[in-house]
Parts: sequence; structure tokens; C-alpha cells
Amino acid sequence: MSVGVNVSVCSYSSLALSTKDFSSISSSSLSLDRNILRPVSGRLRCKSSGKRRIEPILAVKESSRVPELDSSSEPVQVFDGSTRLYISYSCPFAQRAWIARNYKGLQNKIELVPIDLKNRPAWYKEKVYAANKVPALEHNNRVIGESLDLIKYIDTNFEGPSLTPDGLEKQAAADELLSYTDSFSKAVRSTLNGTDSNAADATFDYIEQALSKFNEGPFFLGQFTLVDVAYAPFIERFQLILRDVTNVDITSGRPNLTLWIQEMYKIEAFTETRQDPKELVERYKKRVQAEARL
Ligand SMILES: N[C@@H](CCC(=O)N[C@@H](CS)C(=O)NCC(=O)O)C(=O)O
Repeated sequence: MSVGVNVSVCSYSSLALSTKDFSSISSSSLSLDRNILRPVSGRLRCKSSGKRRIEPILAVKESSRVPELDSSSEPVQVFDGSTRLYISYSCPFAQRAWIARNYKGLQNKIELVPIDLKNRPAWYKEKVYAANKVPALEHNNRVIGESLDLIKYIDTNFEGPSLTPDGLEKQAAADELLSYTDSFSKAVRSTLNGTDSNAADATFDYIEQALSKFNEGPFFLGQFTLVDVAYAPFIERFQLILRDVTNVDITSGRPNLTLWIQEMYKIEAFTETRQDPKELVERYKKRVQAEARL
């Protein structure tokens, strides 16, 4: 396979879902999601079937998302008592924190501040987050980063439905799965960049197995938790990219993963944060091509 090196999974805004995804979204979530999801027509190529077919697509109303701040934007009034979540619409790590904030119903408590990473405001590094990355949360006169820490922080320091699993056994399983997230991404990337053709398959087998452990619900620990939040942005991207680039359907022969994906697409806190799949894949390919030219 000749798809290049240094694979990352960031992409850009707007949202579209394939027929399969579309069918799994409840009508209630669509009607509630009025600012984000609007049906439009479009095409999505599905290489796994080898055919080009017309599929309905749901797209984000671009104007409904707050524009990203760039180098020309005025600095925000940092530490003025507001709570702000700095994200990029394209960043899967930031998406984790965004999902947690949405799920807990904190839309009015935590302001979303999207940053244009390609044309970052200088004040972001100087005044907000010295690491100069997203996500970052400004809360109680300090700034916290690192997505896995942040989703735990949001869960424990704010009101709303808990994302922490019940009981010691599930908490131990959560710790194990959260510590596996980097290995998971690394494995998929090594298949995408051609260094290990079997790694993605093996890591998705691990995920399938993990999803079978607690069977009182479709999520990793039965109930919806931080673990689902941590994996969702990555599984979403990898499903699309692997299908398009390697012609592999990660759900094939994996019923637990199939169900998990279907159920995730019923969670508005997640669907509100999704990117346009077609655009996501196109940007991925462009980036890989650019990296290959270096
Ligand atoms: N380990 C960090 C990774 C965050 C990260 O790499 N974010 C990317 C965007 S997806 C970023 O801000 N990159 C900017 C840069 O590295 O300069 C986390 O989990 O939050």
C-alpha cells in the first residue's frame, strides 16, 4: 500500500452521514438537533461494495457553528470568570472534550471557543495554553489540557449525567481501555502508512472483544461512559478512512462494533460534533499526499 507516512486523523467541519449511519439515527435526535443536522442530497462512494451509489447525507449547517478564531481575532478575556473549552472542529482529541461537555448538558456553562490551528492566534499560546494545542479548558482561573484528563475533569467537576462507570470492576476496565487508546490509534496508523498491514485488524479484534465484556448494554462498559467518549472520534475517522483507503469494512464480522457504532450515532452529544465524512477522507488523502512529497 502506498498511502504515506505520519498519519494523523484531524479533519474539518460540517457533517454528513452515510445511509447506514442515517438509518441508525432516531427521528427524535434529528428533530432535537435542529441547528446541526439538515438533510441534503449528495453522493458518498463506498469502495467496499465496489460501486458508486447515491446515498442521502445529513450535513451540518456551516453557519450554525461558531467560526474558528484565527491570527486576526481579538484575544479572549482569559480568566474573566468564564469557563471556556478551546477546540478545533477538526481535532479528534478536542472532540472528546466537546462530546463530554455536550453529554453533560453544559452548553450554557462551558463556552466553546474554536481555534483555527492552521492560522492560530498568537495569544492562544501566550495567554491561554502554553502547549499551544487543543483541547484546553479554562476553568476557575486555570487551564487544563490533555483530552483524557479533560473528559474526567469535566465529568467530576460539573453537573450532569455521570460518565464514570459504576463499580470497581468497570472502573478497572475503563482504566485499561483508556490507557489503550494511544496503542489503538498507533496500530491503525501503522496499517494506513504501510508499516504493518495486520495491525488495524488486530486492534479492531481487541475492540470487538472488549465490547463483549459487559453485555447489559451496547457500550464498552454496558452503560455509556468516558470510554465511549474517548474512542468515538477515532473509530469514526478510522472507519471512514480504512473503508476508503484500504477497502476494509471494520464492522465486517464484528457484531459488537457494528452495534456500538449504530448506538453512538443515536447520541446527539456525539453527532453534534461530527465532521463531514467525505471531506474528512479527502483532507486525509491530501495530507498524506503532501507528506509523501516532503
Ligand atoms: N495528547 C493531546 C493531543 C492533542 C493534540 O495533539 N491536538 C492537536 C490537534 S488534533 C493540536 O493541537 N496540534 C497542534 C500542534 O501540535 O501544534 C490530547 O489528548 O489532548
